[in-house]
Amino acid sequence: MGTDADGAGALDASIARRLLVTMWRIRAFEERLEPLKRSSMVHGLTHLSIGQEGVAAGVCTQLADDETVYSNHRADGHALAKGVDMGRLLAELMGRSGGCCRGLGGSMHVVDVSHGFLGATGVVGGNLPFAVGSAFAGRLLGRGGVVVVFFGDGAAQAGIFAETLNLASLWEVPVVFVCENNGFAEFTPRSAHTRVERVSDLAAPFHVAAATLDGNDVAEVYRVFQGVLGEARAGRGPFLLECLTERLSGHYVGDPGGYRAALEDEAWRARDPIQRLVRQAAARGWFDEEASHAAEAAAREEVEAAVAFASASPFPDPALPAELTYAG
Ligand SMILES: Cc1ncc(C[n+]2csc(CCOP(=O)(O)OP(=O)(O)O)c2C)c(N)n1
Ligand SMILES: [Mg+2]
Repeated sequence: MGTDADGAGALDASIARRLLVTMWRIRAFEERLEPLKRSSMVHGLTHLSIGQEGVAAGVCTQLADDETVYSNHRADGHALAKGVDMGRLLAELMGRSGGCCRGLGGSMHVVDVSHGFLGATGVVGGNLPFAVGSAFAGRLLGRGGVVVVFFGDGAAQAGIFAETLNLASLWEVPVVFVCENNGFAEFTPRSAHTRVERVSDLAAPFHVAAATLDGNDVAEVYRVFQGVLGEARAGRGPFLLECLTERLSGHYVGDPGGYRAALEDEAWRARDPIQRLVRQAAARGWFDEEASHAAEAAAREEVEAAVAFASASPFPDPALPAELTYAG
């Protein structure tokens, strides 16, 4: 992991504030999601990304609505950072008709086409070929467009990862593969899966440009992704960015976490992406801790408004799934 000084030179005060606000919105949302899940207000599995907010913020805040993101099972942060409305996201997780998929998708099938969020995915690695297909289709249809796909270190162990990198390289599609390497696939450390420590090392055989960076340094994520995004917008690619990070909660809400000593490790506080950005910003005179508290308070207020919106939204009409079913 790098030092506080990393990457911040790529930011200015307003970008840094935007990143701060985005990370607080994700954290406040997920901290509220946990009790909602435990009280059965939220349905299906809940995978929190607390600790990993720097990756979602550093990447998604740079994308336009017509630039596409494919996410995985740990999707809330990607969705919020890509512009999905917080109330509609929560309503979706609560199975309410005001949700972005009318409450029929739930946490691993959140989609919001209007913000280029083409969705969460429950099949580990299943989103990787979607991204390449989407970028290839964009080229065939003459509309181009950058596609970003988030995946974990566990997904890199699936055979489809190699197949996807191969085709992405062969077709030279403007896809950015963003790996959130948190060192675990469910309850299994990476060292139990492979001798290849760095996911970025898997890109070279396919001639895909790759880099490993500190995913807990949002400024570094922003800086490196900015360069890659410029290339992809010019039609070049693919690229693989491996962001080293840490999930600070269990694999899912309810995971007892006994397999993982790091959960008790207080050292993460020094690497917390939010606090790191605050220190970098304070050193440059952009904002201080008080401004961070204000951003946190605003985020928590927004979350309560989302809870009120989602709770007031009715469950979908039971006839809706039949109406939406296509039978040829
Ligand atoms: C094809 C497939 N195999 C297995 C699973 C079960 N599963 C759910 S999450 C997960 C681990 C994923 O690890 P990683 O890609 O590193 O993401 P992380 O959970 O660490 O964010 C597994 C194996 C699944 N959902 N899909
Ligand atoms: Mg992982």
